[in-house]
Amino acid sequence: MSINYNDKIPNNVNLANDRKLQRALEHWQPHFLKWWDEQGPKDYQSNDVYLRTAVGVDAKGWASYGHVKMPDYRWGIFLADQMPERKIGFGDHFGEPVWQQVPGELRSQFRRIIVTQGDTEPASVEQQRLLGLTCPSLYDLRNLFQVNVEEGRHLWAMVYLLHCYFGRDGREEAEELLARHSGDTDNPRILGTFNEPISDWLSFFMFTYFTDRDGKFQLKSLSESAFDPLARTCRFMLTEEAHHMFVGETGVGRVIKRSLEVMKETGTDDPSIIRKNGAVDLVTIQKYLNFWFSSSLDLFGSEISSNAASSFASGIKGRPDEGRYEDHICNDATYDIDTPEGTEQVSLRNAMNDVTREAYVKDCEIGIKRWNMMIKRANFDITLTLPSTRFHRTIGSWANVPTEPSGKSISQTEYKNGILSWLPTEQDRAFIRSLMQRVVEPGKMAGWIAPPDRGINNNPVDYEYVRLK
Ligand code: BYC
Ligand code: FE
Ligand code: FE
Repeated sequence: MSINYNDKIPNNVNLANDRKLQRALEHWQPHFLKWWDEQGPKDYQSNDVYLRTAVGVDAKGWASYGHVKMPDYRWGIFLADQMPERKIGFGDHFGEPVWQQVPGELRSQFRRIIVTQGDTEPASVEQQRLLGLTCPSLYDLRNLFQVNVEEGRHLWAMVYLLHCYFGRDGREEAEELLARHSGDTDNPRILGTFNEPISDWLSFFMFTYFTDRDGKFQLKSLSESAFDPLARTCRFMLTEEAHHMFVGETGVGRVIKRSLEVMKETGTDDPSIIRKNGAVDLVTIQKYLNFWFSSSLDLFGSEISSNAASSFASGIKGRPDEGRYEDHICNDATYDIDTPEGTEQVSLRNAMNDVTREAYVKDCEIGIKRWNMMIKRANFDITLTLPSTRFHRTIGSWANVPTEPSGKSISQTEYKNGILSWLPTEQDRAFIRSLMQRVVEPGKMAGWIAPPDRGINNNPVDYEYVRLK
């Protein structure tokens, strides 16, 4: 049987002429589809969904829109265009030509980082599996599925690298990526946040705002890699990531907008009254924000990390936007780390995880400012804030150190009492779940969320984004 690869698997890696890669993918692809069926979006698999598909890497070619059944989605393999004469931008090999193959001595380190990146992609699809059953609108349902198929494609992107550059080990790792499952006690996903349940849409919007943004910063770091195929793969993935964070920022924004409407109508910000009127009070929004932000901070690893130093030194992983810095070697530079024992001065290379985390936190603040502007314009004296990076951590020097959201150290007992007002309680979660009712009439929205300002790809908000027939 001959397969038209360019048709079935859109790509710019010359798949049609690469027999070895074809064989590896032919073996893996049915396993992927089985995984998608069992662990991907529940129901809706036979419905037409208005999705964009990447069919090329140039500005206008890459996004093609149309109705497609998810299992027929054309998961493709794309690398951003090669930059001629690209040189290594950081670390011990600064200024040398980039690598088209993985150097033998870095093989296991590269594999580990590609596997870790690859693991998060299907993990997020698993976490979001049931959300379609309680979608607040067809518009949101479509956005959920868009995010899901693209995370599926990101998995393909990492599997391509494993198949193409890591031989048998790579093929085994590619299978493992479908065998671990989010929240599985025996075989969980690698990183903490990707084992947290996402059982309501407020969590989904927080996740796409905060956790997909970790993706943005990790992908930026990997886009600097000396291993050129990895750098180019990640550079293209970043173009898709923008939409995921858009879904998060506008999603949370619309929940706040609806809350503000109810606050105006009722003339109060009393959480119990806002809830009685079917909207989410801002106190609860702050709690969800605290949870997903602090969990996502853990994804950057320890602030003092020999792994990070060696990744930087050897050219595996740079800083996000490495070009912005003056010193790309960082051999003598030091960096101050905030620890429970006071400020600790460490070598900058050992602090690279914290450098990346700091850039991430700055980026997180932008959306918070926008949300606060909405609240201010509605004449309410409430502000949402990012908690301190010390708060509610399970990785790094602040792991399990009891602090207030402000970062002030407190006793275990104070912490235990405090988290009831800082993090979502079981009652809060139950309330949010009670709001999650499926709304699928084109243009209609659930009562707890405002409609979006505009539809997708110039279509109206009441467009039939998912055909339920
Ligand atoms: N949970 O020196 P350390 C995305 C492990 S999101 C559990 O502190 P290192 C997406 C660490 O692996 C982007 N374990 O950290 C978003 C190591 O284990 P081993 C994902 C953790 O190694 C939404 C040990 O602790 N991409 O794309 O410098 C939807 C000590 O490590 C955690 C990447 O992460 C944790 N939170 O850096 C869909 C990029 N944190 O090796 C997709 C690839 C650390 O001793 N990954 N550990 O067994 C990396 O670059 C690095 O592995 C990390 C950690 C940044 C994660
Ligand atoms: Fe992704
Ligand atoms: Fe994403």
